Amino acid sequence: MEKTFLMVKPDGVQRQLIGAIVHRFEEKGFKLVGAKFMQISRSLAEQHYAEHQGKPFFEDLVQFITSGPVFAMVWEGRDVIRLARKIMGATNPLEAAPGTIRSDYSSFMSRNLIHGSDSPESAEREIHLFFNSSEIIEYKKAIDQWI
Ligand code: RTP
Ligand code: MG
Repeated sequence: MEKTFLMVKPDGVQRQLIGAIVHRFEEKGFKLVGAKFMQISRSLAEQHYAEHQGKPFFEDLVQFITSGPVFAMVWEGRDVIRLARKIMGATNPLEAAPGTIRSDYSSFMSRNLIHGSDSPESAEREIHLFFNSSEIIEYKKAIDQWI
């Protein structure tokens, strides 16, 4: 089974959308295996968004992601990396399909509510950046066989 790293960004926390966002992944049938309500340090933000260092929006992105608490999560499931990105919708809410989180709840690319790993390599890297192995909980759910 695949794992991915998802995070409700500071705007999602402030707008009281943690529950609504978590619900989308629960109802899809994915399994929550790690979660943490936390404040991201500047150093962690720079590592997390290392691929964007040097781009014009990098400083604003780091400022924003450290501007308040976030809800960091690890989810498990079949093809969860790609499917979670579909549930999130495109980076720019103007391009996100209706029914996606970013289309339904956001209207501005810099306040797009949720982060999700974009590849197996990113997922592996980001999970280990935010979670110790003891914070990832492996467990069985009776409905797993039906999903
Ligand atoms: P994320 O990493 O946050 O899940 O978003 P993403 O994969 O959909 O988009 P990515 O390209 O990784 O960009 C990271 C975040 O930077 C902001 N951004 N601004 N041209 C711009 O002004 C611009 N491009 C990206 C967005 O907030 C995006 O979520
Ligand atoms: Mg990204």
